[in-house]
Amino acid sequence: MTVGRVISLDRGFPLVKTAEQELRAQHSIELVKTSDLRAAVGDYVELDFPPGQDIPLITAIQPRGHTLIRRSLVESKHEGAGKHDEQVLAVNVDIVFIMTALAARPLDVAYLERQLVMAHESGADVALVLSKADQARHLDADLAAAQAIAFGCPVVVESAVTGEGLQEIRELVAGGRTGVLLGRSGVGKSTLINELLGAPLLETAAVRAKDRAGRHTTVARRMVFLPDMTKGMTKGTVPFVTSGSEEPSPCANPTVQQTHSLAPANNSPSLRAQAKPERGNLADQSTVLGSMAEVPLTVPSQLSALIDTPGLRSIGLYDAHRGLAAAFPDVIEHAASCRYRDCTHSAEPACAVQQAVQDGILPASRLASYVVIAEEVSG
Ligand SMILES: Nc1nc2c(ncn2[C@@H]2O[C@H](COP(=O)(O)OP(=O)(O)OP(=O)(O)O)[C@@H](O)[C@H]2O)c(=O)[nH]1
Ligand SMILES: [Mg+2]
Ligand SMILES: [Zn+2]
Repeated sequence: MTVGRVISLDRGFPLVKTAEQELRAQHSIELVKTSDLRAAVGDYVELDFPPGQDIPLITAIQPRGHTLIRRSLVESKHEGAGKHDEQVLAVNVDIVFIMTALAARPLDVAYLERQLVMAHESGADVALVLSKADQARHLDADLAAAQAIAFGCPVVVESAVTGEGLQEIRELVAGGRTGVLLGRSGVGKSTLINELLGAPLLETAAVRAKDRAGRHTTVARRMVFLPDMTKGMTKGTVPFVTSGSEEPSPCANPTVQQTHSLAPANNSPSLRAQAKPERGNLADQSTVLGSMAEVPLTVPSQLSALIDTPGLRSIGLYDAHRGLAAAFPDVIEHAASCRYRDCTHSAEPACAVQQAVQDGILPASRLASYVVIAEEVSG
């Protein structure tokens, strides 16, 4: 039996990477008949190669670890009202990176809080990435605002231009972990992955000048494997690892916490190369964008992986109770002392959460965010 990992969905066909190759596969009829489960990006699947058939069959999907899901309640006027609509974004995720761009405007804290709920719901670790640090206008204030809602999750200040923060992100996925990048279109998700790969594998595009809105350049989720940093690879080397690499990574236990440095790190050759009309070395050895063709064959389970995602237009938080509690520990802390067990902390008497706001222990903005999100979670 061959086991591979689903790295993308290509017009309905899972694209699977095995130790030997990368191939399109399809679900076996047996699997389709006996289960509603369909392969998602990040799944480990068992493959069968029936003789005389071009496309291998997925005969089983291995049990999943942390799964990132977008779940929304179907609106009452639509067919299927009361049901929920579920989209599995990524599976077997060890860490969710929530990315937001530092820019002229202050951080959109409410949007970050929503993404934190969705990310925590998966049960995976969560990190905040404040991107485009080279363009930051209110770095200190934005960093403080992010740290105030992170509750122990690492906050990484990152720039693909200066290279700041890249090593911290590498360390957070080191040791064969899988990370997924979430964030609005244009924040620099694909650019960051290209920087970590040292090759412009994923397509990127400039944001709109007038409002910095992204262009939804990435249209499908896709997993890439990072160079094995234990092999002393240098930045700019296209990843290559042979199947026998078993040395433990020196950064297997990431210890990066709330780190940040204003000092410019080493310059980023690939982003600069992209910006210039005449392309540098890295661009020359680059690939047809959107193709995995030049990433050599590896044993996926031994390598750290990152999943690039399209900028989400909406975040579904229906039923994300665990995520809500994990993202709002400051609110939950007081809730146990409310008079009513099902207190919504909005208008009930003897509400300990509202009392905490009145006493100046809890910022009113946190309670306001919580109440709005809690309503969505409960549907
Ligand atoms: N100044 C600066 N520009 C950056 C940085 N990172 C990315 N960019 C630019 O931001 C633009 C958008 O980057 P992408 O990587 O395409 O953004 P994305 O998040 O993948 O966007 P979608 O695929 O649309 O979801 C590109 O022009 C990048 O060159 C950075 O750290 N600093
Ligand atoms: Mg992208
Ligand atoms: Zn209450």
